[in-house]
Amino acid sequence: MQKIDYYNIDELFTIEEKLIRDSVSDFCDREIIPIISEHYRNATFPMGIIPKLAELGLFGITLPTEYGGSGANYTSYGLAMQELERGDSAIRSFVSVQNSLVMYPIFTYGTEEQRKKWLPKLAKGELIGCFGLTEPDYGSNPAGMITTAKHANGKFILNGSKMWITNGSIADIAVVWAKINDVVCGLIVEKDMRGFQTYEMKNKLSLRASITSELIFQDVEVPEENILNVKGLKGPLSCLNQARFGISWGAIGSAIAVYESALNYAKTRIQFDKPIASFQLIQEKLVWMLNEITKAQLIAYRLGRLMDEKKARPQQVSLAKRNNVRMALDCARISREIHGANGILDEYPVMRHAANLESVNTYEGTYDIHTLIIGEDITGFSAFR
Ligand code: TGC
Ligand code: FAD
Repeated sequence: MQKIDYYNIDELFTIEEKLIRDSVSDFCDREIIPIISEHYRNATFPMGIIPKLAELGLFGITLPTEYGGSGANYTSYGLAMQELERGDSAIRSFVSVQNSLVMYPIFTYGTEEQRKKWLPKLAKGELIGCFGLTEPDYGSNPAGMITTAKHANGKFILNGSKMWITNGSIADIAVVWAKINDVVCGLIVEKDMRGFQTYEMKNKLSLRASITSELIFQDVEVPEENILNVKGLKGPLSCLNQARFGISWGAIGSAIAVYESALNYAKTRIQFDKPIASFQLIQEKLVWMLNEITKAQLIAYRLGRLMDEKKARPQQVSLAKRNNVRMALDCARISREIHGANGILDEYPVMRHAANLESVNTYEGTYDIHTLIIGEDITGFSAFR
């Protein structure tokens, strides 16, 4: 069942979509929620769930079965992301990266050899991938990247660094974006290649159950057969469309988690001899959350159908990511308020989601960058140049 369904959205999904959603939802309740607080406290990723995620068919959800994918549609992908992020953004992040930022570019821009070599193992969770676009000095503006690869003796010599890379130090392969003759290109870098090092970034106060790393490349020799067949920034940005789509659904999952927690708490917490849910101000907060979650669900649903019909424009994806993540962040803050002091304890999921959503609001294009992408679309003027 759709957890929060004020507008009978459940009726709009096909039987297959509902089956995928419900199996991921059960998985979240059984395998993620009971263990996630401890991983969050210890800043560890629950590695044990990787084979289980693979078994559920969550790596390569939209990719053809011949490469190990599940051959499902984008709406199913979105519903799966929603249910994973209801558990924790770290788990959705892991699955987003594997699907949208590693398997998607290899499927879309890879040779048949590359597809056969990497995709089935990534689908089984035998290999983990990461995506290196952001650099220490180039976040919102990846066009400025200074990581380069130079062609020499049938190889590309890669130099530079990437920062804030999800799964970086647990990844077997990295899809790395670097300039070759001043043009952005994609390379598959393998973890054992000489000169490639990763460092886990410690002391994060957000997404603590996700591994985030720095990647360093010092004269790494990448063979020609590891180059992806795409040139220009549209290569990485097309992958981001996929991931941003998943995030726009995932954020709804976080919002549902904090809303449900607030509603339950408000019904049982007694102050002034009454449940706090009976006070008008608390009701207004709960209604605001429900209202915003419902709007976000309708945006995500329509975007899913547009993606399935191959009609979605990147700017429409931006609107969904921008709206739904900010909505979830606002819900988390309001939910924390309703929980009073208890809201700061990790016995409740609220602060964990609130802290996670700060990262989700920033990565895959900040709230403001998406504002400017949509601003350019409707005015015709770019604020970037
Ligand atoms: P601009 O001149 O607009 O475009 C350059 C070329 O790219 C094309 N393009 C797109 N193609 C596909 N999808 C999109 N969304 C596209 N946006 C633009 C464009 O048509 C053009 O193609 P061509 O053929 O003419 O060359 O590029 P710009 O340099 O002005 O930048 C635009 C801007 C600022 C919107 C872009 O750089 C941007 O989106 N910046 C945000 C960076 C970002 O989102 N980084 C995310 C890093 S990965 C990450 O955060 C993973 S978190 C994972 C997790 O844990 O879940
Ligand atoms: P900056 O670009 O320095 O922006 C700082 C502020 O300035 C922001 O508020 C921004 O909105 C604003 N700003 C910037 N330009 C403009 C403008 N033109 N107009 C108005 N305001 C502007 N990257 C990867 O490549 N792979 C990953 O796997 C990955 N995982 C991540 C995981 C985590 C936990 C985090 C936090 C980040 C991750 N990132 C990853 C990086 C992420 O994509 C970047 O942090 C993001 O794109 C923003 O870049 P920045 O942090 O350098 O901020």
